[in-house]
Amino acid sequence: MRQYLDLVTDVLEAGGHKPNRTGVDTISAFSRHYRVDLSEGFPLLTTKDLSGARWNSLIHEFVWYLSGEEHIRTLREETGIWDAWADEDGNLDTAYGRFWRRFPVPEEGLPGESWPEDGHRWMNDEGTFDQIQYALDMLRENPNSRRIVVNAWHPANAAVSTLPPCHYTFVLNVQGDELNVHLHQRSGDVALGIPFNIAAYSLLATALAQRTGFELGEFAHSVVDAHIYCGAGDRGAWYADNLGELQSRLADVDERTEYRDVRRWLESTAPPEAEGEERYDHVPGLLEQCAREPRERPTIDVADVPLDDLTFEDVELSGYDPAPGIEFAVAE
Ligand code: UFP
Repeated sequence: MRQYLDLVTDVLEAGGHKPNRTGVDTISAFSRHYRVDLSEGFPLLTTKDLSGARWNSLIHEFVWYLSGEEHIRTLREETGIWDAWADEDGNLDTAYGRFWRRFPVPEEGLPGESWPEDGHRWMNDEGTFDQIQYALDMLRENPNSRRIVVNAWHPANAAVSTLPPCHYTFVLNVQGDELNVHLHQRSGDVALGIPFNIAAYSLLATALAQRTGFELGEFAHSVVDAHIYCGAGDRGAWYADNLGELQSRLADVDERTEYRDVRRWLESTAPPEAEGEERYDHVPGLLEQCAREPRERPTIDVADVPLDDLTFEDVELSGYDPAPGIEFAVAE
């Protein structure tokens, strides 16, 4: 997918050096946006291999979002991606699904609120609001609405959470017979997080379009802090002084394969990553990825079952022929 590679080169070429809470520095750029036409195939990256365990954890996480669970007791049997953020009992203070399916509302409602007769169909018995059911109903009953917003951001929770939502809000928007999804992300790890975020929301768009009779339109993505981790210690600090040189070399690239020359220059110039801190610098791996030509997109098939009953086995990927995998370490 060309848009992703353009995001990578844009952040590398225009970003600045930015330390952050993880201790692994970043090259960071403000407010990036791109759109992907989902009718051209499923946008799982083909410039690196995301199949196998990576794909499986994506689908398990997606099914978990829809479950509305605020713990990872079932999820952690399938994937460890959320383990670092949950307590020993598996409770997670910020779980997307909890806000998607069970957004807390005050019992007495908010001042000035007046509910239609049938409005309470979106309320769960415990007095929480099911945003996904609301979105499905609006797409069916009032598709021209410009208010079909699903919000995972709860300010009071976010203020104290170990990891407040990164992809915190999405808007569903119908144009003609097509359903579009616009995702807002406050913070995006370009190498590791964003490829999964693109795939998860494209899968969500597919599942929602299928259930409401729309064709697939576009996935649009706005990322406020779009960053590429560039290493800890001396390696990360090296970029503070040498980013300008890297950026002028990138600006001179004419052919994709020349990104490999920039990588070779980087590896021979920057201090090596310390033992135990290997691959926190995502720049070399991303330069290799940029040197690769994107291949044809795969397709995805979601079984025609109610969204609430969707399981891991109901999602099938086919025609996926990626380039070899690239290892990146997660900055936590
Ligand atoms: N991150 C993503 N996508 C996700 C997710 C996390 O890119 O879906 F859950 C990354 C962004 C950032 C880090 O690098 O995780 C979260 O750190 P912070 O809360 O400091 O922004």
